[in-house]
Amino acid sequence: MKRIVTIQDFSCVGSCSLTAAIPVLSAAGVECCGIPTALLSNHTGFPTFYSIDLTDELAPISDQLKREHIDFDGVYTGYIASIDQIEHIEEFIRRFRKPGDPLFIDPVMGDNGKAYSTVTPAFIDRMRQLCRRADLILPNATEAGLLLEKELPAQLDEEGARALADELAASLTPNVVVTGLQLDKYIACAGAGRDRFVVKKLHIARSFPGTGDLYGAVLIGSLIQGNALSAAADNAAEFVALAIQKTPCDQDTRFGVWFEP
Ligand code: PXL
Repeated sequence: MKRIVTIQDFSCVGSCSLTAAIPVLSAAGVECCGIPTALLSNHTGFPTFYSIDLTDELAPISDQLKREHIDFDGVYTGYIASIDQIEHIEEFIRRFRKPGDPLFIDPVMGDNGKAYSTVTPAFIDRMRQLCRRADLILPNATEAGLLLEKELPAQLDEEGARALADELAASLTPNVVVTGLQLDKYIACAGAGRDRFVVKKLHIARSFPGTGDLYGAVLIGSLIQGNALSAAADNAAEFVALAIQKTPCDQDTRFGVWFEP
């Protein structure tokens, strides 16, 4: 069985980051180790939250894993709270990534056209550098705009979606899947790199935190199972669409989608 390490926060409530990645990758037949960058009572989409920063724990955890000769077949990063954490994560990658091991980066920085409050221009710049080391990045439309320093139109057509993914691939990394693109009555993801494609699903007008994290985990699980990037992107889009459909309309959206069924 492949053993992946994912580095992102642990939010006790709200089905995102580690609590989305670990169960999904486990169900995909991948051993998923989680290194938390922060412990939050709940994700930041709630009006308030309590957070313990674990940046200073990353080096001792990494030292200890080395002492036990533990290794991984790939690294997957999600939400990162600060530039300092990016530095630590890069050091972890230097120590643990063997030649040929994939590095998946979800450059979590914003959604719905807005950057998260912790995201500064310096952070975006540092995230861009991290993305350059990746085999695959998974920005949503907002993050694609931040990485390219440009305003995206509210609506794209298929050619525009492909061109956006191509531009990210040309400037950052060999493989890209951009998610959450509005294409008429569809929501689309566009891939560039060894597989160039657009995957479209009927747009469901409901928005939940954590769906990007679920998308990333399904896509990575599906890739590790040996699927092509386009098939993995399609599986992930289908999974998220089904999870939204399983979530009752009167459910408090801040708890995320019901992906468990
Ligand atoms: O799902 C993205 C995410 C992950 N982790 C934390 C968040 C968010 C989005 O708001 O707040 C802590």
